[in-house]
Amino acid sequence: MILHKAETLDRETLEAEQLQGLKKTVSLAYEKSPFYKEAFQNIGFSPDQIHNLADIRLLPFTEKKHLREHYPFGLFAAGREELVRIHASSGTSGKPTIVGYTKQDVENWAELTARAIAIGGGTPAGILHNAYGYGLFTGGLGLHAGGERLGMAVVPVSIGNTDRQITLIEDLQPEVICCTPSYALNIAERMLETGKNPRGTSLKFGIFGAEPWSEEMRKVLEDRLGIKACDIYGLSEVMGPGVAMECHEAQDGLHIAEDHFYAEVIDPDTLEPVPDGESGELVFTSLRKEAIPMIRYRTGDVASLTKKPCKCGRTTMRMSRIKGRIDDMLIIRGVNVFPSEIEHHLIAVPEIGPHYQLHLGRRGPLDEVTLHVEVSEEVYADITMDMEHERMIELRTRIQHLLKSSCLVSVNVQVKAPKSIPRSEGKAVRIVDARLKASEAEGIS
Ligand code: DLL
Repeated sequence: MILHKAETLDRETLEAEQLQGLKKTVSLAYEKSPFYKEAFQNIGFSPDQIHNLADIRLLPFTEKKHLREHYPFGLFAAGREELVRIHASSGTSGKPTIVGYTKQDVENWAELTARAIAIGGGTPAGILHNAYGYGLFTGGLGLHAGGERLGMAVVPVSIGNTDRQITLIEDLQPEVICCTPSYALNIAERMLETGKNPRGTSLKFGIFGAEPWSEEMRKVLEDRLGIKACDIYGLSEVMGPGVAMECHEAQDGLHIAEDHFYAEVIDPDTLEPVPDGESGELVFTSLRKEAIPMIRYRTGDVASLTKKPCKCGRTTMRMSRIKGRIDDMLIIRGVNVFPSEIEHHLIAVPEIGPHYQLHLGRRGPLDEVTLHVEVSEEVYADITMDMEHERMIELRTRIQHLLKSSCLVSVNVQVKAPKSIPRSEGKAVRIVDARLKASEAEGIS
């Protein structure tokens, strides 16, 4: 096992380092970022007010809307001449969010993704099949640099052309694969479809992230691909992949790179911290970034934190798997539910596959949720393609009851033919929201 020294520091030493990083970051933001200077001045904050880590609560929050409003470079603390890389995240509306890196930022990021790959099972002697998208998305290039830094041979296959991916896996014999969990499932499905055995490849470890996935999906992926599947977390605004990584030894929460990021969990309504172990919105402050020092960034991601020791020996704080995004939380007739909770229960239904989509529509003034699932190939063959077959009707009713009793939500269920839900190569689309169009058509604003 490769343990980086920053992963096993005692808390006192770590917190002393974090405080130094926080002071430096706050001063840099104040002196070099016009956005932060104004934000600090607006609340009468000056950098010399930071005496200990708890003083972080004197600082204002940063949100995605600030990056949009100050597009493209408004938050930057580095001049163009100091930048060596730009990335962007697409988002659902308007302009992308632009982020930048200095030479040192890129170095640090490579160090963090190298650590993440090692935490997930990669070793210097191995080969890494990197099927995250290369380009503006941080997944491809972020993990590429980490793989090389660790000493692995990286196959920069990027997304798409699944048949070619399978050939490369068969021929080059990588031990580790990186991609979104939904794409890993597509690769396994395609292997089965073409008469190959997905459990029989050289792959031993999967480093899956960039989208929410459930514990049940982990079991499906581990079982179908014959690997250990671990969760990697990150976001462009804070750095990219490598902010936190689950260890393959315990597979019990993601180790946060605390020497680079200070993590908090807040109640999104009151903005107050929640106790360790309770879920809330994750907030990160960068401690070493130069191009964009990120102060108390509200990620919109819901998770909890724990400082309990992990059996792998690392002492860093762990975050739970992301439960969902605050803005993906569905409120169905007053009940809050995340798509990942629905996924968790669906995987237990043997007649359907793990792909699903939630379609949000509107009937009159009421929101309506329809869950699209796919029946498995075997059942589909049995019912001779009659989707109104009594078995289908029974299955629909059973899923409806299951979600009603386990998640307390009433949804319509559409059981569809295998492969009728669109497959993704990057992040899976779990929610299709047609409400906006419906309200425009009906003149409801
Ligand atoms: O998705 C960075 C990344 C690349 C992470 C490759 C992991 C692997 P963005 O495109 O900026 O960056 O999207 C960030 O994706 O706020 C979460 O909502 C979601 N996300 C990322 N990792 C996970 C994960 C990359 N492991 C947004 N589980 C974040 C759940 C995740 N959601």
